[in-house]
Order: sequence, then structure tokens, then C-alpha cells
Amino acid sequence: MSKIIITCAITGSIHTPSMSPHLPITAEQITEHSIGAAEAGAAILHLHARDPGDGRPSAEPAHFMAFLPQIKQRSNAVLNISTGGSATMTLDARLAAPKLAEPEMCSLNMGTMNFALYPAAERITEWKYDWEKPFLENSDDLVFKNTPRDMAYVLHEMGDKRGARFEFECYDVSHLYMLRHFVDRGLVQGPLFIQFVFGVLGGIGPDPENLTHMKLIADKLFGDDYAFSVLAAGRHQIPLITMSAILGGHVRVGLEDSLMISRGVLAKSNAEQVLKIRRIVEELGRTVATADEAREILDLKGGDRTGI
Ligand code: KMH
Ligand code: ZN
Repeated sequence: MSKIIITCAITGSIHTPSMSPHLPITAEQITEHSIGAAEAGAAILHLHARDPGDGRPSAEPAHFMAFLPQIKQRSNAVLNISTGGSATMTLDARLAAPKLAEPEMCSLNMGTMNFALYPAAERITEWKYDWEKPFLENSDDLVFKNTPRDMAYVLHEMGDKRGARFEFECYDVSHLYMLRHFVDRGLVQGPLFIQFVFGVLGGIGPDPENLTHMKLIADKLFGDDYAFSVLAAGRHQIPLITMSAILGGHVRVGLEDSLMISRGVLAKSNAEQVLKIRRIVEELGRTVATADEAREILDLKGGDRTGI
């Protein structure tokens, strides 16, 4: 088995400030969490931005540029910028910062889908900011739009024109077939890095049987020319990614995907989650990849060839 790549998704656009006081919001917080995660063993940092005033998800290039150069200066980690942003944003808004930063990696969401966050609203009793409740509740009528035309556009703008490689976010088995379609059109080249996403309401559920099935179909569609990683929402995070490590896959942690470190206990930092999965995978006999080893495995262009 090759070395295992730990990706850490630092803040995302799903959780809101009322859910955890530890969710990084400002550029300084996102920087410190990122450096901590990298020092703990994350080779890849998956990044979104937030408005430092009230913590809402932001696509503003200035918000990204307030932390990207700082992280780059202090760490060799691969910087992976989300092109998913938040489901509430237009594709042009989602792409503004990645186009400017020309990162080594960016995410690519492989299908249009529901992205239902509203059940989380019921668990919150005290709201920190006015925007949070409607943001979560209105997700009962929200479409996360990623049409084939959108995907082709992201592949062209970020891949062909800027040399980025992709974290292909696959929330269902159907998304694997969509990815295969883009391979067949010659718009995507291996080695592919596929993120199997479990537990988003609107995507595939967090059952172990679904992971073995996703892997079975990916093996069939992509043969040896792909690597997979797993992320799972909330309490399913550690069990499902441990299963990925056992099956030869890579792992993703981070407060984007889960705010917890164990049952009923909030994670105080992203680094805590990195250290936890690192302990587990090392006990299982896997060796954690450095950032440069991840660059080699994923055939990335190099940290010196970005716009950051
Ligand atoms: N939020 C995760 C479920 C993206 O940023 O493009 C998937 C994700 C999407 O990270
Ligand atoms: Zn993300």
C-alpha cells in the first residue's frame, strides 16, 4: 500500500459559528488552524473562506488572499482551494478566488444535487448571528448546481489553463460514472484523486457497505489509474475514514466535515482531528505521506507554480 495522504478541510461552508466556538473564521484563525494541521501531518489543506465579520461563507478573493500567502510562507502543505464554495453561490463567484490563486489543487463537485443542512438548525438553541438560521433552514429548497457544462468549465479554467489537479468530490455512485464520462471525453487525465463523500443529506449515506460498493465501481471504471480518499459527515467521520485506510485509501478530516473529536466533545482544533486519525492509521501499519510525497502520488505541479 502506498503512503496515506491526510487532507484536512479547515472550515468549509456547512457549519456555522453557533455550532462551535472553535470553528475558524478570521484569516488569522484559518492560518493558525492550517499550520497546526500541517504540523500534525496533513499533506493537503482544503480551504474555503469566511467573512471575518460574521463568519458567513465567502467567495471574496480578498478573504482568501488574507490567509493563503500566510499559510504558504509557513508551511509546505499542498493548498487545495474549493470550487464548491457554498451551494448558495454562483459558479462565477465560486471560481473567482481559485482563478486568482492558481493553486496546485482544487475541488470539483461531480453532480448537481440537494445539499440539505436544515436538520442541523433544530439542534441550535442560541444563534450568534442573524444569517445562520435562514442559511440552514432555506437549504430545504436549495440546489447545489454542478451541471456537465459547469464541470467542463471548471476543468478548463482550473486544469487546462492553470495546471491545477482535482479532488473529485463524489457524493454518490452516479458521480463516478460522470467522472468516467469526462475521462472518455479526454477532459480528465489520471492519476485521479477521488474523494468519496458520505453522509451529506442528498448524497449517499454513511454505511460501510456503500464504501465497499463505491470502491468496487471505481475499481471497475478507473482500474489502477486512481486513488481514493474518504470523508464522512459528523459522527461518521472517523469510522468511515478508518475503513478507507484499511482498504488502501486516503483520508480527509477537518472541521468542515465534523466539529467533534469524540462523542459529545467538540474538537478544539483541526490539528486534534489530524493527530487522531494519524494515530489510528499508524497503528494500522500505514505511513503518513509528507506534502512532497503527496505531490508525487498525485502528480501536482508544485507549490512554486501557483499564484499565491
Ligand atoms: N463540503 C464537503 C461535503 C467542496 O468544497 O467543493 C465537500 C466539499 C466540497 O468539500
Ligand atoms: Zn469543501
